[in-house]
Amino acid sequence: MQRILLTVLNLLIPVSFLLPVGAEDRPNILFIAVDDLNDWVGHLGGHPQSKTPNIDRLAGRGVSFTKAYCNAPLCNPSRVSLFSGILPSHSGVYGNGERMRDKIPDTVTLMQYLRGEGGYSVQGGGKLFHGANPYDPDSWDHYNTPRRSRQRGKRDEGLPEDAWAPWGPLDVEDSEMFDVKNVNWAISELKKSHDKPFFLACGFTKPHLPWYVPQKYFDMYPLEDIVLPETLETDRDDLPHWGRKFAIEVHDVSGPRNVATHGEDHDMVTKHGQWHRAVQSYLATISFVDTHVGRLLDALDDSAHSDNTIVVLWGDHGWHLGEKQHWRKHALWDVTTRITLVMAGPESIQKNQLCDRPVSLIDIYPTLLELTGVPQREGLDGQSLAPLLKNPKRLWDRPVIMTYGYKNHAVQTDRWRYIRYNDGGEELYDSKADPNEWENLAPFSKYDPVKAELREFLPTRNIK
Ligand SMILES: [Ca+2]
Ligand SMILES: [Ca+2]
Repeated sequence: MQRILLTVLNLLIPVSFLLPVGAEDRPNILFIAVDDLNDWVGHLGGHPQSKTPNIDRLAGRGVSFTKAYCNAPLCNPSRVSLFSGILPSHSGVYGNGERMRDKIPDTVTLMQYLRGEGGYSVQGGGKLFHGANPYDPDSWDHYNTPRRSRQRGKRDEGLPEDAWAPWGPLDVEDSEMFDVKNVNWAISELKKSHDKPFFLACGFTKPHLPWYVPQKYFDMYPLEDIVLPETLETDRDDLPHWGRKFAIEVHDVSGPRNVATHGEDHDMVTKHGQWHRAVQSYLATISFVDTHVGRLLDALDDSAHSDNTIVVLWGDHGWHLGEKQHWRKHALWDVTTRITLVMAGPESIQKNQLCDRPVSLIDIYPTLLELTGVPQREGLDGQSLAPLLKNPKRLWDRPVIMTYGYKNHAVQTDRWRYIRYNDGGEELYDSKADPNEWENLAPFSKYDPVKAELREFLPTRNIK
């Protein structure tokens, strides 16, 4: 009976009267997640050849963080910590095997909170949590899952069937790609008028492997011109046990699964002469994503929501393409954890600014609450970045905490990266003097005071 009454009331009363106080004035949020995007975008210069005019255009309308990091270097824990606002060491979600609701059953995700406390409609599509299904249905009013089709790109001629080379051009139109179908859905939502403020999340599954995108994106990067990342042949020699293990094995910390079943990725890539091809393919896949980010931005510009929408674009962790002779993610170095993070929108965000302060994805939840005027929520591990969005040069001495597996942590400050593994093994890098992290300073006693200071920031609570 109560439900019938409520339904009748809903029909009689304009939606705005049913929203929490102030909700009708709140900005919308267009939330763009990009899977496995490191800092290889034009304006960040992570790779000198990267062509991303649309992500650069977005950065021109807001603040882009040059030292933005994930809190865990793989999909599931990175996304769970962003959406729950809880660090991996406080949730126990470390790898792709743990489920958020098993570990932190009562958590209120960003989407749930915006919907309940903020009066938002929350919609998502594509890949937001790990997996392209509506993982955690409680988080969404609606979830879009386009149909997938199996597509395999063209491999180099003569490459043995067992060679690890999940990359190559596709002979299909963009419209057949999963991500494009999902962007089309998000565009259709942007074209509508909405009677509540909206949180619209569009999750790209690229540039995650496999790097299969239409030929035209490969044509943007001629193979013979490709520049490889800077590497040092002896780089691993000064790593402690766990650092070396993560560099070699590429395994998921939530289980014994070894992702690289073919031996070392780097050996495989170099043995078959695929290094340049792989770099080309990652760049091509990033440009594919960028093209369709551009369509989203155009659709927003052409819509009635253009003046009242915050745009957030983020990658979920970094990616190695041979640095430390390592590939993929699954480790605690700068390259494994560095991401693209751009926030743009209404007047509370500066325009065309780079911010050099270290920040991370855990800060997004409280930042969006502050920017939308939704009351802050107790118990979040992040801190609002709104002050940096107003003044990107202001002081910010809060370090970033990153975690890969139980009691393996990295601390990033403006100057240093300190890594400490569960067995006490350590790495210390001078981020200013040695941005490639080639020289591990941890064994030298003159750095003991620096290490002691950085150790203070390590999480003291570590959930198994
Ligand atoms: Ca990922
Ligand atoms: Ca080294």
